Amino acid sequence: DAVPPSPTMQPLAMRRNVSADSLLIPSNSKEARVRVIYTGGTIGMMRNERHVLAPIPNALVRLIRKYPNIHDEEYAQRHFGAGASMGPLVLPYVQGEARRVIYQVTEYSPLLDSSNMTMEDWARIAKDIYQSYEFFDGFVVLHGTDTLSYTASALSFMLENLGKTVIITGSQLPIFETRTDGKDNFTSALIIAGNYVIPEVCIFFGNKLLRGNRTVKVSSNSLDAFDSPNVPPLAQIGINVNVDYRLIFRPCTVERFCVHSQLDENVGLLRIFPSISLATIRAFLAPPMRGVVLQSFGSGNIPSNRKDLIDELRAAAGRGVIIINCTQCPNGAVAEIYDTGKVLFDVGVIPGYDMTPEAALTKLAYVIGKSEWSLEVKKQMMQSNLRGELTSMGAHSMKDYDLVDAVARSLHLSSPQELNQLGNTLFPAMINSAVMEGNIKKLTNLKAYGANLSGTNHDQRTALHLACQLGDVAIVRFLLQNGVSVHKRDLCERTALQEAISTDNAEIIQLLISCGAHLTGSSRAVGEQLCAAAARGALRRLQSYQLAGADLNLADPSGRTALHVAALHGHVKVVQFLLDNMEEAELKDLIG
Ligand code: ASN
Repeated sequence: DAVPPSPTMQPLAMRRNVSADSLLIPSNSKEARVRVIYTGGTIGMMRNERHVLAPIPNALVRLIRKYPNIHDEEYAQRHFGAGASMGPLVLPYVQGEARRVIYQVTEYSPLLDSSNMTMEDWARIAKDIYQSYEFFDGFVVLHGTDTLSYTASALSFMLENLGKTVIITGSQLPIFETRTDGKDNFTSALIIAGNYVIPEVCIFFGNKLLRGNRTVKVSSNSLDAFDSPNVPPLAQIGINVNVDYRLIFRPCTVERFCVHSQLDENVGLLRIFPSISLATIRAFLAPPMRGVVLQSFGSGNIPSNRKDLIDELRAAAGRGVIIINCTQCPNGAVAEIYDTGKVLFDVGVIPGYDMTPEAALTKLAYVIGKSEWSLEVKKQMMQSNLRGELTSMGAHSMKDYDLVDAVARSLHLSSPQELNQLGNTLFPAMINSAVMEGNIKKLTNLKAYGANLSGTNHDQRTALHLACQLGDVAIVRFLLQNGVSVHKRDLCERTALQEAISTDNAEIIQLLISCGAHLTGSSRAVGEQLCAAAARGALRRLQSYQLAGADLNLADPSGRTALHVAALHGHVKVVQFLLDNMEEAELKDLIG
């Protein structure tokens, strides 16, 4: 690591066994924390003695510290004091963004040109995100551009039930050079990762935020090097950041974030070309090959007059090799339109619809690596939309805006901008009223009309905040199943979990925790809340905090714990509860 974790970047120390240092963290409510994982790539390269670009270890962070438009040294000095020169980096204040981004860079060793990356490197990134997931609001991965789309696609599958923003970026010109795209790509990625909850693995490049598993590198020269031909950008960066929230793919399961890092390396890409030989096909499909992406012509066609080739594909499919049919065209999907494509469906080749070759290949490695799935399930998964990587047939159109259309017509609005504005104004109010009524049918309809259930109102609260405040378990479950984030903090920094704690609703707390929710804020702030509950003799509140993962021994800013306060106020039951929940070592400590 280029920068060792400093006390100020310590986790929001709510759990047991947290070092005493972390209790010294000053809380600052308007900061976002982003972890930067620096794997290599042109962004941090310089010309070496052979006059070619190669990564330079320990140079990037040193340089960034000197760039006032990437690092605010004065803020760092003020907040992190003497340790600032080794401490986290600080993005200068960005007009219009709610939070200042504090970021910590982890530099990999060796730094890699991305052409040298392997599946093991993907697993390392995934595990690092997993291990620090609760301590950061978002993640930025600095990466070479050559295989960036492969890494982004792979990570999108490996990071299961992702609830936070992960952005991979890099550059075409080194950040050390006067003319560079590295600075803009890096700072924009930091701003988005710290300020927007977009629970996807994205690529930021050339002022666009793209869904990672939809991307392809389209230029080795242009600064606009990536495109996602079958899906519009999730966000465009101009003077402002414009996120198209209706495009965001959200996990719709009530499950915690986890990582599946077991990928099967016996996969490959086979590009069909006129007069391809049988020997080539046979050698390619031979064991140990377990999954193949067939890059066919046009809408999924191959030479149907080549019986030798078709028999070979049939035999491989029969042996259990999963063969996915994807098109060589950058744009469009495979479909059963021609006789030359139908033959593939008939021999057991699976349609990959509009998946990119990068997405199809990494998805195969992921799906085949799931040892708990049968061959049939694996084949089914390859055709299903797991992370927004393919357009499933018959999907609901995002443009179904009929409710707002009707209102717009009565108000004589016509332009798409006016319609959009009307939707943005009306939907949050309508969603809130449906939540207040506990009306799931209404919420389902609103979603079908194009409303973003994850949207926020004027004080940054989501429908989930409200449902937790109201204690409506069914609505909370519905919203979680529809991808509403558990991590969104409102203007007062409160999360849905804090709302559930405030109403001591154990079932909702458990539901949120099972979706990956965790306490946020400084450990002292939590200590203060525990002490306040203890002073009132509020046993249930303490139980709620415990359920939410809090260490009941956390101290308030004056160093007192809930046990001190409960004893002082003579709340015997609370004292008993706190003692019962102490670990033996802590009890011994207490007794001396
Ligand atoms: N060869 C470099 C890499 O992929 C290209 C780049 O980053 N622009 O690491």
